[in-house]
Amino acid sequence: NVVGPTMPVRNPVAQGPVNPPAHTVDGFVEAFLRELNFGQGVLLSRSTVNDQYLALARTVQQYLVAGWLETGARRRQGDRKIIGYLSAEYLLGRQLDNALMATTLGEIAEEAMTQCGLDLARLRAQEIEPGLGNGGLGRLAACFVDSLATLDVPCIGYGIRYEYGIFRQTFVDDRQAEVPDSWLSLGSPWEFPHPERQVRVAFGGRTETTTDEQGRERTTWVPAWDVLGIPYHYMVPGYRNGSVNTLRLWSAKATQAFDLQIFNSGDYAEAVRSQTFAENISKVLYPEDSTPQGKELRLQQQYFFVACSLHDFIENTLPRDFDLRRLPERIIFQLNDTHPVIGIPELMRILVDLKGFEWDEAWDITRECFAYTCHTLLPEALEVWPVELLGRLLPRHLEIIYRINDNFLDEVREAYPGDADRVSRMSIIAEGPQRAVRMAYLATIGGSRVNGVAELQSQLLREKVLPDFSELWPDKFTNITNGVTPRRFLHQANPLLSTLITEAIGPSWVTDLEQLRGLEPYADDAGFREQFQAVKQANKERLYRELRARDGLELPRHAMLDVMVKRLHEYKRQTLKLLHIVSLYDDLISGDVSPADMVSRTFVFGAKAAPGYYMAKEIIYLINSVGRTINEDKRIEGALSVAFPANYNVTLAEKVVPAADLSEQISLAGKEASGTGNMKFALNGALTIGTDDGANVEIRALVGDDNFFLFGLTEPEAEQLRADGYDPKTFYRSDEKLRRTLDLLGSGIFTGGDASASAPLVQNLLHDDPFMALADFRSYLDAQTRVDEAYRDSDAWTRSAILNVARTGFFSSDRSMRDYLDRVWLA
Ligand code: B1H
Repeated sequence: NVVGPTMPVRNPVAQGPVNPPAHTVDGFVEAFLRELNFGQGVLLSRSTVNDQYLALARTVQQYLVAGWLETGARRRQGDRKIIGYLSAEYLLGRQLDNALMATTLGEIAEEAMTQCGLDLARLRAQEIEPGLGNGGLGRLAACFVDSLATLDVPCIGYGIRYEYGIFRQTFVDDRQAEVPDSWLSLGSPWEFPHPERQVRVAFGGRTETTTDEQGRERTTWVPAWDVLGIPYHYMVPGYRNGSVNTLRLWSAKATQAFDLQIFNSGDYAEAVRSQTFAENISKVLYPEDSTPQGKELRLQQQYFFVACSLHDFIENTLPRDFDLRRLPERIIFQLNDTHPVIGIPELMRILVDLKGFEWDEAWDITRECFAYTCHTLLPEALEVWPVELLGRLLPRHLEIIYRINDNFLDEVREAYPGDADRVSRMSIIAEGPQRAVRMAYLATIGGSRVNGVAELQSQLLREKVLPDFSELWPDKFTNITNGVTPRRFLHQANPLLSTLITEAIGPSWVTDLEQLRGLEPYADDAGFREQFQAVKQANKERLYRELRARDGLELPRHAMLDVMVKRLHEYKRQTLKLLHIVSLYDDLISGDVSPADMVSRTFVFGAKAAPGYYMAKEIIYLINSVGRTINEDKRIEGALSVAFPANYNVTLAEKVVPAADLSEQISLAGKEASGTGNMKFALNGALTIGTDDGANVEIRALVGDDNFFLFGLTEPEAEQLRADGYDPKTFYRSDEKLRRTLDLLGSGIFTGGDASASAPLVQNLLHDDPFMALADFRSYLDAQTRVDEAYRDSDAWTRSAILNVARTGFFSSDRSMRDYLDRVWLA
């Protein structure tokens, strides 16, 4: 029934949204066919798989929209504080499965598609995941918004709708080649564009200071150019609680399509030049994980999405005439690393220049409205912007930053009289050949709280990265250990284990993950262990089917599955894993160990390298080369196999994580801020081999030393070794096995006889080895030997695996969100 012109207009707020289709197979089929016919404009008999997928997506949404509209209305009526999560990245993963789970429509949709003669699995596979993030940081943002919706906490996730997300990785002659990720090309059914809610964002130009009637100085910004931000809304459903939050991603659009005068004069290319320029802002995600490059376009992206988001909240989300002195009661903007930190001077500009606030009052408000999460310990990852660049792009913001800095340094001088050294150490502006704005300092000064993402990193953050600040404001610093959503990474990704758990302890663990503790007694139950093992085996076979179809890989069914999936970075030490594999291969081909005596292993790697990261790409090349050689060598009778499926992403993670036996978390201690893959694997019953780094420390404390394979230097030991003048050669000389392994890797047998092809990595390890792989080699090998011994006793191994599941409920992102609420947002 359609509302026609003759019918009375209904008040949608009073009436509430229209009802979703009936929660039945018939209701679903009816809605699906409507979407196919009226939405896609095709008959079922003529429709393509893509038509069917798009119609299916829109159908499932119909069930969610009522909750979304209701949640929005409820939020607008109430006066609860809203979390404005500001993140340049959201690594969302596929939406359809998540929506089916949230709506409990899985079985209904399956049956409905069957009735239409379609295969649900095939339609699900049609979805291209929105890869709007690099790795852990972006995936964390996605887990957090999931948890906030599940906790029914008001949250708007703000970010960028990149037209091209993280590149698609392919291998050409064993080397990484990047292909653009045109994730929007087949349609994007999960988004709701709102061009009428466009926001204008300015750049460049100069500032002007005038004196008003009361004799006060007023500065205004006279920008040189601007762009429009168009919001695209995504639903973020809570888990079966009817609550649906919003993710608002901004897309850049030119203020003018083209210059008609130039167009008429016949220079068509010139006429559209400025359009292309403006729309480049949201064109592509920068593919550097943890090492920002300081590019102008990136600063444009950051200011673009932050300016849109602050404007959207203040002008369109708050009630009209809201008293901005009370802003901190209604919003806290959480800064996901330094990428959105330009929001601090932007809010100052809004309050002082546009709303007429006095500086001090504006500053008090601003500081209460922001909090900062630091995700790193690597010095090269701390964002700085050249003063020249920032001043050219955002002249008013630079002035504001200078004034913030002046006031702050006065405070430092007062607290530490005569300590000029400290003043220059703490200045937001780093002096040097190129003066630069230290964004982490600005965030620390301009926010109410600073948090790290795991205990160890938070401690090192206080002691090593921001020591002067934590001395000045000890109470500003806190830790909030990361978490992952149990919905996507256990319930949805591992349906068999999920069912087994629910049969044992009931279903409420999905939203209360500490209940997994109830599984502990089952670790000693032989029947349960058998079922648990069967689930693991089925998950392996599911993965191998997928890798066969996706990558043409053939993998043995029964071998320990040893997995290292994460971005390729030297500090994460994929090389150490590679050295282990080469050392086992050496054991076999030298005859030291016979294939029958070796614990068979299948190694799975997944890793993208930043396109400009030379050494990371060399490592990828060697993993592929070693893998090919080992896989083709008949002498070793399949005792070892190596799989490196290209383009590891969230979709593949959902198959890999549930299948793993062994989780490799082997970064040099003191380098990995937290890790979140480590949590996903433990929750799915993989045992971890890991260093004392990031959240590994907390995983080990929870699961117990007997259920975790620890190795390697501790952070203080690594620091000491570095201070003493680390020389990798001494390890090479004194450890025969290491020498043989490195020599074999460098011999050319893996690279078609060409030893020079492996030289960049091998020479780097021998002469520099910045992340001390050689120093940890012996300890790693010994730990891997303990892994082999443990794996031979499959009952004991399974017991440990069950205990890993039972004891890692702490790593739910629901818990992380509660911690943020307690320690940051509502503190
Ligand atoms: C993490 C980043 C990151 N830390 C810069 N820092 C980027 C930095 O585009 N950039 O320029 C992109 C990403 N990502 C990761 O955050 C840490 O390395 C992990 O240890 C941590 O688990 C994750 C979530 O906190």
